[in-house]
Amino acid sequence: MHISKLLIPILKNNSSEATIKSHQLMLRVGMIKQSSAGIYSWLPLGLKIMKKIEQIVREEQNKIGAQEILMPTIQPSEIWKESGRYDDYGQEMLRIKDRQNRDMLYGPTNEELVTDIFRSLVKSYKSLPQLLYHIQWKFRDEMRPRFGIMRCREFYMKDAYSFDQNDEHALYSYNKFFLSYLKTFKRLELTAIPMAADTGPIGGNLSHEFIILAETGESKIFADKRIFELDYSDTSLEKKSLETLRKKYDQYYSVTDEKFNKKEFEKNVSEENRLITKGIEVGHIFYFGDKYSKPMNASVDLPGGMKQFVKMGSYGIGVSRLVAAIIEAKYDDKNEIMKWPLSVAPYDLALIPMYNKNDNSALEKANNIYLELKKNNIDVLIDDSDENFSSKIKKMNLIGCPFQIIIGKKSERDFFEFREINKNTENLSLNNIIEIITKQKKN
Ligand code: P5A
Repeated sequence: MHISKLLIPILKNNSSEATIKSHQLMLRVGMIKQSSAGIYSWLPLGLKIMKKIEQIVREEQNKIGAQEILMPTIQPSEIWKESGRYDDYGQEMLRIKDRQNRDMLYGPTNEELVTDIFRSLVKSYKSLPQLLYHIQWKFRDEMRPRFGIMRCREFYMKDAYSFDQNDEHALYSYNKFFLSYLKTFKRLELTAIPMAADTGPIGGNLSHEFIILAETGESKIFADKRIFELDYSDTSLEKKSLETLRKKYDQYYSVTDEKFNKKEFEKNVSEENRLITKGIEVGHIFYFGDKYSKPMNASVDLPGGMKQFVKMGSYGIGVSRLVAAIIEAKYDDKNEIMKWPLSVAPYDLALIPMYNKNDNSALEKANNIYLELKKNNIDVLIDDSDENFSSKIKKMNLIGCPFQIIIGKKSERDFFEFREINKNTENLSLNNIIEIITKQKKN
C-alpha cells in the first residue's frame, strides 16, 4: 500500500480527549473515529489489525471443535422475558421498538438467543457436546464509556456457548475453552492470566477472567506471582490433561477484587510472592449449568427416555478491546514507538525512501523493492509522501510495522538498511530480508 492512497489521518500530537496510551495512539494514527459517545468507526489501519486478531481467535476456537455461526445483533425481547433477564439487565440494554410496536433489543450478549437456537434444533444427547460461537457486534449502554474502544458502548466480541448433558461433560467443555484462551492470547504475544472472578449478570458459580497486566487497567487483581511462570505446553485436549492444567492454575491464588479475601490471600501467598496490581480483562468464561436451559426449556432426550436440561457455559473474548490491550502492552509512549506482533501487524514492513523533489531515484528504487516484496507475500506500507526523513520515521514508528527498510544514500545496489523496529540497523540483501521476514511469519 502507498501511504498517499491510504486513509490514514495522522495527528501531530496526542488528542486531549485521550488519557491512556492505547486511546492516544489509536486516534494519533487514525485507527478509529468516534461517531458518538462510546461508538466508533474503524478506519483501514485499525480494521486491518482487528480482523487479524479476529482470525487468530477464530482459528483457536475451531481447534477445540467449536462451530462458527452468526447470530443477529437485534434480538426479540420474548426470549429475554423467558430467561428472566429482560428486567434484570437494566439500563445497559438498548431497547428498541419495531414498526409493529414490538419490543426488540440490540444484543449485549447471546445466551438467550443461542439457547433458543439449540432447543429448536437439538433433541438428543447423541448430538452433544455442541460448542457454538460467533463473532459479532454487541451493544451495552455503559454508564461511563471511556478509554476509547477499551470500554465503549458498541464493541466486537467473540462469544461461544457450550451445551452438555451433565456437569462432568460441561466442565470438560469449560476446560477446553480455558486452554484455548491461553493459546489465543499467547499467539497475540500477551500474557493473560486466568483469575477467579464474579459472574455478574451472566450468572453461575464458576468463572475466570483472563487479565493482562497494565497500570491503566480497570480490574484490580491479587495474585501469587508464581502463576505467571505456568504454561500449557504439556497440555492436550484430553480430559485428564485439561484437568491437570486447571489444577496447576488453581493452586495459585489469583482473583479480581470482587473475589478478594485479605485473610485468604495472606494465608496462601508468602509476602515475596504477593502481587497487587491492575489489569485489563480481555476474556471471561462462565459455567452456569441450567440457568438458561431450565426457564427456556432446552433439554435433550437421554438413553432411557428421560429428559435432561442441558448444562451450559459461555465464553467471551473482547476482540475490539484486544486491539487496545495489545497497544497498552507494546507501545513505548515515551519514545513514541509501537511494535505490533507480526501476527496482527497492519503491514509486515514499512518501506521508507529518502528523496526530494529534485531527485526521486530512491522512490523509484523503493517501488521496485515494493513489488518484489509483494511477490513474496510480504505486506508493505511504502511512504511515498514528500515529508522529510525524520517525520517519515516518526510516523512509521507510530504505525508500528515490525520491520523497516530505509532507502537512501547508503543503500548501495542490492543492499538495504533493514531493521526490526527498535533494534539495530543492518545492511542486508533483499533476498536475505525476505528470508528473515518469511521465517518469522511462519513461527
Ligand atoms: C461470555 C460470552 C459475556 O458477555 N456472554 C457471552 C459472556 N462476558 S463479558 O465478560 O461480559 O464480556 C466478554 C468480554 O467482552 C469484552 N467487553 C468489552 N469490550 C469493550 N467495551 C465494553 N464495554 C466491553 N464489555 C465487555 C471484555 O473483554 C470481556 O471480557
